[in-house]
Amino acid sequence: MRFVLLAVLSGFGAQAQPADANYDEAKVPKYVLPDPLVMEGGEPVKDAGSWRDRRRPEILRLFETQVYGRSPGRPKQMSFELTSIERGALSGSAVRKEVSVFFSDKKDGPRMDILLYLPARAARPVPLFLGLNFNGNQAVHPEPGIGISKQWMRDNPAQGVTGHRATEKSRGSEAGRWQVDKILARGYGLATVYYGDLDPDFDDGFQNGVHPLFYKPGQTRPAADEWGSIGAWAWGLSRALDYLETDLDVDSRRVAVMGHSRLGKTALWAGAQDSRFALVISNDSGEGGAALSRRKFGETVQRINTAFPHWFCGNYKKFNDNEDALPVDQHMLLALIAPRPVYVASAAEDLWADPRGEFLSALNADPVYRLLGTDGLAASQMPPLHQPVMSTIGYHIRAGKHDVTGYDWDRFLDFADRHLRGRPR
Ligand code: GTR
Repeated sequence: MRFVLLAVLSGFGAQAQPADANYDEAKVPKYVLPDPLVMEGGEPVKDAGSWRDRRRPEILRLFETQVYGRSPGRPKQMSFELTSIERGALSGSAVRKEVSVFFSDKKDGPRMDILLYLPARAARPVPLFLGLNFNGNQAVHPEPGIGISKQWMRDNPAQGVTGHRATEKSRGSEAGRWQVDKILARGYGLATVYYGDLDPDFDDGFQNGVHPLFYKPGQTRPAADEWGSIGAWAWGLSRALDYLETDLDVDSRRVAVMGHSRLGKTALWAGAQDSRFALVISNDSGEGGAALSRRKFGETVQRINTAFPHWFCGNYKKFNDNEDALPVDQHMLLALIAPRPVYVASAAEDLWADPRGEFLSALNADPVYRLLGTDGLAASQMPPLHQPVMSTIGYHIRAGKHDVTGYDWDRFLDFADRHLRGRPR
């Protein structure tokens, strides 16, 4: 019993989903969302200029100080090193590269390893999807040439992770979620990084990962308004984009950032902060991602802060069971991405992530997208299964569970074709 409790509290329990979670629409409390187009002082935002210069910075500051925590910028000493290149990957259809990003001048300090797949025959530079992975770069595709991650990883013997380290058996274990061949066949590249390179996903008081690199003298953990783990993972996505800007094979002005679940929350936060990301995709990101916090359906703020105390900033704990006090809700996270295209994907059986709450965020971000001259979300009701909405805010709900599937990737590629393809480089 004691073990089970500890396992759940530390986030090692599979989903940390308590039996008493609310899955009943009738029990969703009445709530009023903060209006993205009204300044904190009550003044309405009437034009694109006041959104850009005044309201957007205000909302960004609130997410930084109250939700995910403030992040540092690009480290001065950061450097890149190409560690492998295979021009005949995937039977000649792809070029595969591995690049190490060193965050300080110490080669043994924290670093991340980027795996890149580029379509061999597409005209350069190529548009590309960037995303963090859960199980190491070697899990993304079974090709034996990919370096096996040496980082701490959550044990999963069935997928080849034992003693907190990946083994040969883990190769390709996450391949279904990445669909490398599909992405390449459509003319896009893929870049991916193991999220544990930035911060291993357990609560150690921020002693490992990238946080200590930025401590002031005497500081031992982030302050209440400084970054947690989601902040560090999102920061890593921006550092990967710093590298991509130097890679002549990649069109860094057409990079789509994508993530699933906790890494979907991360992709949204990265896209919200860093406007170099041309397009943002959230897959089943749920609580603290696309889903509205005030709905209290499935996972709640209190639950996520308890199961994963390291994900958000210290200040976010003030909103445990107190969502109405939040100065923002998650529709405003999507609005920060405007007018850049954002796609929200839900799965019908993934009630823990609150599919309706994910849709309602998209819907409530629409006025900002329209103010900025786009077509916003071309739906006023939640669409039926498998009827994707492909406006500047995109949305779909598919049948099935919490996962990333071929169906999801087909839609992400359609969305990218529609919103990135025609763009001038
Ligand atoms: C769950 C968590 C969700 C989601 C998920 C995942 O345990 O409650 O918020 O992030 O993990 O990342 O797979």
